[in-house]
Amino acid sequence: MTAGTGEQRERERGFDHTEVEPRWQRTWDQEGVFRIPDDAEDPEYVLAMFPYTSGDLHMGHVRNYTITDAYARFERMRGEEVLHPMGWDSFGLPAENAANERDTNPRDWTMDCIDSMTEQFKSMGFGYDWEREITTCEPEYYRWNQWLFKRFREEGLVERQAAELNWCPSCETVLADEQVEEGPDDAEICWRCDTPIEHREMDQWFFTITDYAEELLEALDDLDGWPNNVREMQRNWIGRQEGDSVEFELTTGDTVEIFTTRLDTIHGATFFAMSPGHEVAQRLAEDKDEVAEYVHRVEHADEDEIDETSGVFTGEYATNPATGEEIPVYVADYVLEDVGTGALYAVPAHDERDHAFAEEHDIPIQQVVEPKPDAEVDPEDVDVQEAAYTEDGVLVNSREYDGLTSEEARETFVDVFDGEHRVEFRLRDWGISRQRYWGTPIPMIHCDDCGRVPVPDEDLPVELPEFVQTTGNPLDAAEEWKSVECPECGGPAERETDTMDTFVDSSWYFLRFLSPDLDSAPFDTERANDWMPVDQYVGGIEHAVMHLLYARFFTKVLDDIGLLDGVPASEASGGARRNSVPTVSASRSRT
Ligand code: ANZ
Ligand code: ZN
Repeated sequence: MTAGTGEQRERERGFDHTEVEPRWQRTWDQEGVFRIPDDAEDPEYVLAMFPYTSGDLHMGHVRNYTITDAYARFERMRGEEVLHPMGWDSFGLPAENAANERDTNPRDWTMDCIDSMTEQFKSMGFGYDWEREITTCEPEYYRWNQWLFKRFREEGLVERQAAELNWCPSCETVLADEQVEEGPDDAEICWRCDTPIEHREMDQWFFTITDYAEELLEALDDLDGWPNNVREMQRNWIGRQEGDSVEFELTTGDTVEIFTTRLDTIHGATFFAMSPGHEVAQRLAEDKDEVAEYVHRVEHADEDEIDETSGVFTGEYATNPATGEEIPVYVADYVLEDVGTGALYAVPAHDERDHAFAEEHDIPIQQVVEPKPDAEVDPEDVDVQEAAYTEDGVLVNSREYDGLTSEEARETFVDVFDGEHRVEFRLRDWGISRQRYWGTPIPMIHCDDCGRVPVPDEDLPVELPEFVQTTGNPLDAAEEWKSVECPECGGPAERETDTMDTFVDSSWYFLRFLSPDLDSAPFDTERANDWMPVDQYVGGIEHAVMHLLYARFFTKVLDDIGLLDGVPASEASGGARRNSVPTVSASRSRT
């Protein structure tokens, strides 16, 4: 048959993609053209953020995955060996909710989703090495979350902390700060269901990512391949603040430490404020009705009922160490409990939040800084009664210190007022506890005699019990599963019923793709040292902070415990695209 007649026939029939595509897909499959052998030498690692198993691929997925697919093909055509794997971020609350709604269980629901998404991926003709497929809800995967949790714990990176947590009353789960979004009227709402969140105090498991705050920040400078906006978002999230702490005497008899980045403004402090959770505020609430009322109101109100200028005068005063003046002490919700020391002196003339508060509560506004002579603003044009002047400048109304620059004043005052120079971070430890079923069981056992005991490595994985429908945590209801022998004393003990945040799964999955079937370790260290880092990483900008920061944290810890050798999580993230539509990634990664 000549080419001519074949072409002619093709033309007559039209291009039948339902015939052509499956034929070629079959051929690719048979010839394993997308497979990458284990002995490949440092292949180009092209990765798209793996999808949450929501059920169907949508256009967001298609867009995201087409990018890596096109790039992987391009590199392959240039003769590169390319690692382009795919897997499933398959734990998380939606599976549990879907199971409850449909009267099935999260596993069946998730597996159905994976089946249909696989079929869709295949029909799109994406060129993945399917032999490297990983599924985070399988015990073969999540046992390594448990194993890593234990290694992190041995490194002192796991802590149990009582913490005031964000609680979504509708999802009945704790939310990480990152999972709390801003709703209408500044209300804090659940990222999943938009319900206003509450605050509750509970004991939780944490990864102490703050131990790595400085390192995570500094290393950003070297991540040249990362988009600048992503690096900037991480910088802000880590939020390094240099400042000073100083002590104030209160008429209550307490000495309360404050944290400030503007010690130069201390002469202009016209009130003192503490967070409702501050121990002194809590104690005052015990014998002062008005304080009790306010504290109760902010603790129990929906977030949107509290505004930035709300607060209550305690009837007590603090002595400003700079002036000897007594300034009124307020309990105010805009002072956050877990930032700095949870207490501050307020300078309405030079801070916007303090200014708004002072206006609302009729507190005097006293200017102590004016623009430097070479500043663009004319000192005459500054009216602090109207608006706060927040720039550094030159001191005024500050007794013998008038004329010092803000910088000079900060340096001087830290000694004069017996302060301490401190570096604070906005970054909090990573609370990984979830009171939900569909996640990795935290491999700990509670024994009355021995305390908290880790599950021995040889007993991993701790597998999930059968799913039961409850309003609370199904693991709590799994009595038989819960009761175990203490690994230390052999006495009766109970399993931990919290499961891990699914961001743990996605913090190291890119390493599992290198040796997906390895059953002696989470990944092959030697291969990782050769194949990592990911060369191109593509996903939505909404993962710029949590996922990418946690992944960096994991790789740093793995490096420190000798499982990796100087490997950054990703070298060039073509990913985290600017203005990305909520793709895949917006809908993956949960709880
Ligand atoms: C006095 C002061 C005067 C401040 C001034 C600022 C300007 P930023 O604003 O990001 O630099 N602060 C301290 N602890 C706080 C808490 N627990 N909750 C809320 N705010 C708190 O953050 C530093 C400033 O935040 C600190 O410096 C403190 O107010 C406030 F003209 O102290 B400043
Ligand atoms: Zn015991």
